[in-house]
Amino acid sequence: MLLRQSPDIRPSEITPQSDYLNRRQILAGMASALLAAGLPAEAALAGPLAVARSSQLAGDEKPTSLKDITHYNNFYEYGLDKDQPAQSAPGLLKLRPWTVKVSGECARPGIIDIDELIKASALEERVCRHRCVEAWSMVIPWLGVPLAQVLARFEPSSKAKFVAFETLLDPRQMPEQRSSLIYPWPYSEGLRIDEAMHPLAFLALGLYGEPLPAQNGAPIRLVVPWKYGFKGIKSIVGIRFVEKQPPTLWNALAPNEYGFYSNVNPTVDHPRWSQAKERRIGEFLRRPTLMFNGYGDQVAGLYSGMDLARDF
Ligand SMILES: Nc1nc2c(c(=O)[nH]1)N[C@H]1C(S)=C(S)[C@@H](COP(=O)(O)O)O[C@H]1N2
Ligand SMILES: [Mo]
Repeated sequence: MLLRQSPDIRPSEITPQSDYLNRRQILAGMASALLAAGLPAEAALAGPLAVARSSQLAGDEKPTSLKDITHYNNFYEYGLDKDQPAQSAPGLLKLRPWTVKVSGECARPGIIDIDELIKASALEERVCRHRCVEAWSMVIPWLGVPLAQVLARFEPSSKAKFVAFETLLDPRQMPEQRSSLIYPWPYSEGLRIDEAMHPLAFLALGLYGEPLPAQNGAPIRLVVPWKYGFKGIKSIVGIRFVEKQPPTLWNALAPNEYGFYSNVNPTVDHPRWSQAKERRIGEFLRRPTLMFNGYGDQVAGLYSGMDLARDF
């Protein structure tokens, strides 16, 4: 993505709900075990997260290693190099308390407290493909909740045609917000309301069964597996229901390179590189990129009647 000197910026079947475990019971059990051990109950949230169900949304493709997922990152608030977020985000990003403000065109604006969300939800694991617009990809076992389930609580109105998302703005915690002045911080993203309500759109709270590492967008980030990775905005503090298509960071910087939709599409090349193939991190040979990142059977209907080469 970059934009240094030249503008070189740059899920098949959901498991049925029947096999939910009762997360509250699990947590209650963990909490009492911790209390018995003389530890505070909050310590339960630092350990592994209970997984209520698991969905394999990348066929038999092998998940990328935890090491690669957590050390090859794009998180420009911590620098433009892939290894910088792992080096500096964990020491700088303060994860608690953390709230997400939900506002705009809805009947019940309010806030989401991350710990309450984790406690109240039956967390789902989703193993799915992640395709960066830079033509590399991974398979990531996220843990979290469907975005629609969270948004519905705020009762979006008929005027809510889009959903806008915002990352934390705090240069003390995110140093590049002070140094890289070409970027219109805070990082922002958006979805059309029907995309946001699609069952594949996901809010991730964890990774490989543990709470999200800072460098992957802790404590809460978006996962939209049929779109390029930059739509997956990290460390979200604001969600707003809006009537008009909201501005987004990459689209504002280079609209001809980064469309609002940014659906993975091997036939629509980026002006300076092909999107036909991708390098799967940890593999040697490049593999062909799949339309909608392989999730077309589920999401293609969202775009019927649209010219995907023009509205890219
Ligand atoms: N706030 C914020 N969110 C962001 C980014 C960023 O720089 N800042 N980079 C995006 C890009 S380009 C990608 S590919 C993914 C990378 O997520 P990962 O590091 O967890 O693989 O995060 C996206 N979300
Ligand atoms: Mo990306």
